[in-house]
Amino acid sequence: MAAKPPTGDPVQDAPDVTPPPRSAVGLPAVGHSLRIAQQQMGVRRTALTLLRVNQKDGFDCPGCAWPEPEKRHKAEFCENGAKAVAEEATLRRVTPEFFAAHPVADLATRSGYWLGQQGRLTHPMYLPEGATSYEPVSWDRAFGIIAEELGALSSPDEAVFYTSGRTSNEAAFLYQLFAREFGTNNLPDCSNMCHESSGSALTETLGVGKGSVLLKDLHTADLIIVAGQNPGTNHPRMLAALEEAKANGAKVISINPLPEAGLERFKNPQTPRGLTTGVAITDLFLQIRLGGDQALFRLLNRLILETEGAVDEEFVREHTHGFEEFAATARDADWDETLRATGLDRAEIDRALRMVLASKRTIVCWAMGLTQHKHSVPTIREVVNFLLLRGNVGRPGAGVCPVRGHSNVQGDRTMGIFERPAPAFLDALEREFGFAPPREHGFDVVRAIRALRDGQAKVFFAMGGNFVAASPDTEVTEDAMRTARLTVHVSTKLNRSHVVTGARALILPTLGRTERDLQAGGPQFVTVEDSMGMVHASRGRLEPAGPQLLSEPAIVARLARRVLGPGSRTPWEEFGQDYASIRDRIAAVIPGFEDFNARVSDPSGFALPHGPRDDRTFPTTTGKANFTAAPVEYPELPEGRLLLQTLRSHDQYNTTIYGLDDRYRGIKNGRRVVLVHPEDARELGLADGSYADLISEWTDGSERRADGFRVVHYPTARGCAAAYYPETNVLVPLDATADTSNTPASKSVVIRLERSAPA
Ligand SMILES: Nc1nc2c(c(=O)[nH]1)N[C@H]1C(S)=C(S)[C@@H](COP(=O)(O)OP(=O)(O)OC[C@H]3O[C@@H](n4cnc5c(=O)[nH]c(N)nc54)[C@H](O)[C@@H]3O)O[C@H]1N2
Ligand SMILES: Nc1nc2c(c(=O)[nH]1)N[C@H]1C(S)=C(S)[C@@H](COP(=O)(O)OP(=O)(O)OC[C@H]3O[C@@H](n4cnc5c(=O)[nH]c(N)nc54)[C@H](O)[C@@H]3O)O[C@H]1N2
Ligand SMILES: [Mo]
Repeated sequence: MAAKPPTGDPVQDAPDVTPPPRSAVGLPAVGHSLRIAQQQMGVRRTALTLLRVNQKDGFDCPGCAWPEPEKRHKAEFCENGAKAVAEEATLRRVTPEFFAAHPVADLATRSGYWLGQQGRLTHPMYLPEGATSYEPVSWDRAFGIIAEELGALSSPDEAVFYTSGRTSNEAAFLYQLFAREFGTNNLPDCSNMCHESSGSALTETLGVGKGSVLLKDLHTADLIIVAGQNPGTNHPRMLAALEEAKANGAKVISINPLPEAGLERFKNPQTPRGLTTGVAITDLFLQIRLGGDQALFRLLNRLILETEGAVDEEFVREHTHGFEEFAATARDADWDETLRATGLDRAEIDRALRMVLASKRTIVCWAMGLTQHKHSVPTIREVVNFLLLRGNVGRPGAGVCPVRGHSNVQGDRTMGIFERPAPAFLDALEREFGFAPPREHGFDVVRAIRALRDGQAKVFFAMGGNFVAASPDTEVTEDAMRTARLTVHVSTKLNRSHVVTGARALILPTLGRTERDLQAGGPQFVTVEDSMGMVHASRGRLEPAGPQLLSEPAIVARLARRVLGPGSRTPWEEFGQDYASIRDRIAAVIPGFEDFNARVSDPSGFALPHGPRDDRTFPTTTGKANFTAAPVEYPELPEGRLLLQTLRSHDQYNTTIYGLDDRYRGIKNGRRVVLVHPEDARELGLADGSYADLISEWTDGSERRADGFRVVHYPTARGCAAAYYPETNVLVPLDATADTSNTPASKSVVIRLERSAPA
């Protein structure tokens, strides 16, 4: 069977709703994912490609950042990994003929789903000023156009260099080097919209903005708390780790406004038991209100403080700072306020406390449910307080576990993709490459949008991603993008960001993870860092989607030479031809990468050093782990309003839509749904199956709307609603961001619902 043609547009959005299932499977290569894969790439290619995912001699799954176990299964990928691979290894192609047949105005009316379905980009394409269609362009001319526009800027800070999180370490290192040699720290990345709050909170409190646990710690923990995360869909292989932990006696508390199927029961097809009943994952489900987590952890901290012998006093004395001030605030935690903020009852919190006190080794895992609120940074700090109290950092089976999104988002940051680089990093770059990097901080995602809007930025360059669809406040963001002189996207697939452009636009097609990368220096591999700080190689084997594609490192190397000219002493040509030469420089600049080329030849990879985890050294300003004290915050809801979270369905990868089903929530064949508690819906006069417009209300009095959502009565926490991103990004105001981290508050949008008809 060969690949099937994509479905037509408009895509019929007609949701069917059934009660959500009570369990999730990781089922690889059967059923749903196999069907999607075979439609994209046919049967033989599906089998051959999927067997290489996450194997020691294979490629890193372009899905999530969950680590690989030491002992790998033959099918070391999950259902959603298979979809991510199929999306990239598809046999469909977007050629110059396609662009000739579809002017930009036509593409602009298409859904993101349709655009992605068209297949892989094959040629560099150029949209000249005033033109109606993209036309093919040579690589040389494309680089020339970029050099021309960058050269015309009155300051390097008028350029913005965005990165999404699939970019390899090698490409990311070159890209930031190029941006800084050009003269700017304007390096926003998807992390700004994702785990920035985790990075901010952890750097301040522990001194390292990354998780402090390895996979083996999860396997040996007594208690794992999963807060604000939906692993059944977004990190399916994590369920196998939770299963193993449970087999070893661990307990699991999940904290979530939604009962997520994957956290209820896991049927692992790789174990005999998984094929029958599966394993119950959650021992205690705390159905919290959106944004109630800081209050919950604060009260738990008070209760720990009040329990004789519960605090690890030796750890607190030896390794921490700020205990007294923290303890004084924590002792003020109020039961009534906590019950109001969380929507929980006293018995549930008491039960949680008993489990916490019974555990000697506790891990807290979290994702977007904790990071995308106004008070996300103090919330994550409170989680750190909670772990520090009982010495749960820097010992086996315990620690912080922010579960990252994109497969190399953590590595990109390690490589220097950051608008606020540390002085020590810039010093090292300066020493190694002999130029003076800019010291002033650059724009993050939200500031980059403002800068474009206000005419302070004129060239927008994206290494992957789908900036206009992923960013908040869609209309504002799209208008901002249209003011640019030039927008450039290095991409594998067509998306919305290619059709909302500056005066001139370029699409530069690139290799994906699954593809062979042959350069003058021979076959190349790249490296990635997973969510637990393990670095390993990734080698693609498939024939590239077209002979014109260039790798990301090759694109940056050629662009850099063209823009920086012969005056740049950086050996760009060598870097583009032999990635080992890039790794040698990474080894010279970034601590933890000593002997990089030698060590990465170990098929299991190697762990980056992590002071708090390895020997309880905390590279903070105080030299200790910092307790912090802050007022408790939680969202206040006006009468008749709901708090909306914008989240992922089972059939999407961020802005990439694989299909229209959200199997684990019982929703089929549609994405314009809003999940509302039946009681709340009744109070608002909205029957299940009726339609409503979502109107967000912002503190400055402004409103934003998204029309025509099918109301689904759903067992979410009271007062809370849920709908899919990116459709609901129109509702999230640009200025509604988390304090300190500036991450868009996509999980707490105050809305009212108005009865309507299907969109
Ligand atoms: N298949 C697939 N895999 C993916 C992705 C994908 O789109 N598709 N995206 C990748 C990326 S970039 C990321 S960042 C991760 C995202 O992984 P997740 O963070 O799991 O993704 P979301 O769908 O945003 O789900 C947020 C979860 O937090 C809960 N939640 C929301 N608000 C709150 C709150 O206030 N408190 C608590 N306790 N819970 C809350 C929601 O109910 C939901 O279960 O997944 C990565 N993996
Ligand atoms: N409302 C709301 N908004 C959100 C979120 C939310 O929960 N709610 N989540 C936020 C989060 S956590 C994130 S991480 C961002 C995601 O923001 P982005 O990372 O910008 O978006 P993606 O949808 O992951 O990007 C998909 C595109 O990446 C390109 N691509 C795929 N693979 C490759 C590759 O190997 N190389 C290159 N060069 N390009 C490639 C393809 O062209 C594809 O169309 O969205 C954020 N936005
Ligand atoms: Mo993310």
